[in-house]
Amino acid sequence: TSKWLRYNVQNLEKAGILNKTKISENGKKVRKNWAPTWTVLHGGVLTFHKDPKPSPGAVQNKTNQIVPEFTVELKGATIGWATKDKSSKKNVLELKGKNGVEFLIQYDTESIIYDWHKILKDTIQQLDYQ
Ligand code: I3S
Repeated sequence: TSKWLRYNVQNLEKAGILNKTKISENGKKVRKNWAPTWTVLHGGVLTFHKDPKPSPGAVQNKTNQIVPEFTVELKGATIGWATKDKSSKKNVLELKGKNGVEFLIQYDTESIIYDWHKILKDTIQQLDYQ
């Protein structure tokens, strides 16, 4: 039932640091800006967070360290290995949101990027059935 599937998607959760860059927005190409990014998968949504650069004199506390920057709704999104023409880096995933946003996600350690590929693929598949 859809209740079971919702429960299942909520179990598909993961967080970690990945290199990411946006490559398109509203279907239009944008300039790459690779950055290590705190990335969280929760409830069928992938959230990329801002680099928590401390500004001089700023008080660092738990509430201002990690600020969400972009979210990608995984329902209707696609995930796959990027072709060589997309990047010279290794282990690059291409995530396309249904609103015309595209990100590249990369990590040098194969096992880490493989785990992300699997969980993103499984989440997208689960959401397709809902
Ligand atoms: O697809 P591109 O334009 O070759 O991507 C490279 C550029 O974004 C480059 O920055 P500049 O736009 O300042 O030249 C980045 O430093 C490279 O990392 C990008 O290529 P890779 O192959 O690393 O995704």
